[in-house]
Order: sequence, then structure tokens, then C-alpha cells
Amino acid sequence: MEPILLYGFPAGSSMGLVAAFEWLGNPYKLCRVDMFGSMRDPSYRRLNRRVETPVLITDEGNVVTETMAIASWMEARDADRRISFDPLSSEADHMHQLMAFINTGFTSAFSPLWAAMEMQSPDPALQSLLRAWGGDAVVERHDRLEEMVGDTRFLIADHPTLADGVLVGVARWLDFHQVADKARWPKLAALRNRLESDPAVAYATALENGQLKEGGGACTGHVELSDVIERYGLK
Ligand SMILES: N[C@@H](CCC(=O)N[C@@H](CS)C(=O)NCC(=O)O)C(=O)O
Repeated sequence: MEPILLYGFPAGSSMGLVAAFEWLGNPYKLCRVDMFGSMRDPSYRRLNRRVETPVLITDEGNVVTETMAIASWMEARDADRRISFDPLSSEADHMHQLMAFINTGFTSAFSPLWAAMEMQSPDPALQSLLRAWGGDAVVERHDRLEEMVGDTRFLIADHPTLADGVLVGVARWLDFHQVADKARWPKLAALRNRLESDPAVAYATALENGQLKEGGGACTGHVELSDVIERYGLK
């Protein structure tokens, strides 16, 4: 069977993994997950008890959660090294370092902003505190990432890799939460412009928005979430 990537909308980090599957080029399927709807149904916990996307159903029917684990799964199957590097190379070390930073410190800086936005019983004082705290953290993490961006066209190389996939779904949260003008970080802004005009990212973004767009041909279709849970979820 083909692996199935479950991606969340709206504005999920998993959009970048959809783009990475496109760059990889091996056949795969997708499954849409409404993070404010079907993901909240108790049945989703059969796939991921932490109630998060992304989730990967592997070609052997196993469930893999966590972005870094899914990226590792893809890396191990990237026989032509389209989105990764020889595991013993310095480029691979550099890519893993950037992916780890983006998936931890960089991504988690946005957590207070999400918490303020999604608060069930609004508490203006706490929301304002969370926004200030999150905003400062996001700016500081952008400063650090800007320092880590080199002279290549994409994060590690002149073509997109898994590191770009991990970045692109999250980087746009800067605009979504209106933290700062992206031009404040010129290297990151140029990288984001390049990534956002990449056909695979445009395809993944369109899918996330519920629009049909021609992809590169590797995606062989969508699967319903209820079918995925029934077939591959914990019994
Ligand atoms: N550590 C997880 C975090 C995944 C995560 O936070 N996913 C978000 C979407 S980008 C989510 O599902 N959030 C659910 C929620 O906020 O309720 C990973 O790296 O995959």
C-alpha cells in the first residue's frame, strides 16, 4: 500500500510535509483532518492520543506520529537523496540541526499565541499576557533562525529539503498571528518567498484550503479520515 499522510487544517504545520512528499516524488495518499472538527472526535485518539496532526500511516499500515519521526521515515526512503543527504555527511548533520531547532524552539514560541487565540472561556488579561509573551518569543526565535540561514537558495541547499518542509508550514504563523513584518528578517523573508512560490508548496497550500490544484503526480488521492481510523487506528 501507499503511505497516507494525515494533514491538519487550518494552517497546520503538516502542510510542509505534504510539500516534502511532493518533492520526494514517491507515490503517497493524503487524508484531510479538520483540527477544529473531526480531530476533536474521541475516535481520533485511536490514531494519536495527543490529538495532533501530522500522522503518517506507513506502507506497512503502522501509525507514526510526530513531525520529526515522519521526516525520518521519509529520509530513510529518499533513495535518490532528493530531500535529504547521505546520513554520514555534514549536510545531513546540518539539516537535522535546523529541523530540530525549527520543530522545538521555533515552533513552540508560537504556543502562547495559539493558547490566547483558542481560549475556550476568554480571559482578556491572560490573553494579553500570552500575546506579549508569545510575540517576544517569536521575535527572538526569528532572530536566532535568521543567524542560522546561509547563502544557499533554500535552507541547506539550492533545492528544497526536509528542513524547508518543516519550516514552511510554521513560518507563515508569523503573519497569521500578526507578530511582525517578515521583512524584519531579510534572509528568512527571501527564503519564505522562494518556498511559497514553489509548486509543491502552492499545491499543499491549495489542498489545505480545500482547493484542487494540479500536483506533481505523486499523490494518488485522498482517503476519508473515518476509513483511516477504522482500518489503522487502535481497536
Ligand atoms: N510535536 C508534534 C506537534 C504537532 C502539533 O502541535 N500539531 C498541531 C497542528 S500544527 C496540532 O495538531 N494542534 C492541535 C491543537 O492545537 O489542538 C509534532 O511535531 O508533530
